[in-house]
Amino acid sequence: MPIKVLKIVIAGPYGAGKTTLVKTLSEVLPIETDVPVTKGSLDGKRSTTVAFDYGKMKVREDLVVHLFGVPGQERFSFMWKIIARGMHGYVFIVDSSSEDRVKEAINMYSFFQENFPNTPHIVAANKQDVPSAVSLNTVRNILKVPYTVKIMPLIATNRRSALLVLVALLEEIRSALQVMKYVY
Ligand SMILES: Nc1nc2c(ncn2[C@@H]2O[C@H](COP(=O)(O)OP(=O)(O)OP(=O)(O)O)[C@@H](O)[C@H]2O)c(=O)[nH]1
Ligand SMILES: [Mg+2]
Repeated sequence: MPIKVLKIVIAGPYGAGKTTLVKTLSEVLPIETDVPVTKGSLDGKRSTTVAFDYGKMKVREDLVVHLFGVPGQERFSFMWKIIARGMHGYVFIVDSSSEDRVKEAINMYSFFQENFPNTPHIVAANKQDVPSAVSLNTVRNILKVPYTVKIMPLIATNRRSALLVLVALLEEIRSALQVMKYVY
């Protein structure tokens, strides 16, 4: 039985929850490149990714997913294309605990849409456990997410919630591959 291998990227701005999601999903000890946050901290955030996160998951006997989390800070934006190269799809995570946090994702979301216009993706509204969390519709309006792109609620610390997001992306990738098979 041939094993399919997919490269999935976890994108999103500083503090959105990318490292947390990779950790929650990975079945192997994840590789992290976090260093302590020196100046100020965001909601008690103590570290930030400076290269990438890596994790791996066997979704089915014949399907292995490699997960790559990008560094969120703008100063590492040169890494985004390097890490995203050859990906089959990406989850774009935003911190949806307030409108202001969602707004922090606008530039990076544009970057991914412009550079990878034909790559399947979904948007994950993370930190939905926070009482002030905004609705999925608010996230859609602020980021101008096209109506064809799915937005999922997420609590990245919760494995069930994380799996639902991953499965939704895998479904997008599957239908995109089917369309390609039909066209070519
Ligand atoms: N309440 C809540 N906090 C979360 C959730 N997911 C992540 N966090 C917290 O949010 C902070 C940032 O999470 P990270 O996973 O480090 O974020 P990141 O996107 O990797 O950040 P950078 O690598 O710096 O870009 C941490 O303090 C996490 O514990 C969630 O679902 N709910
Ligand atoms: Mg990180």
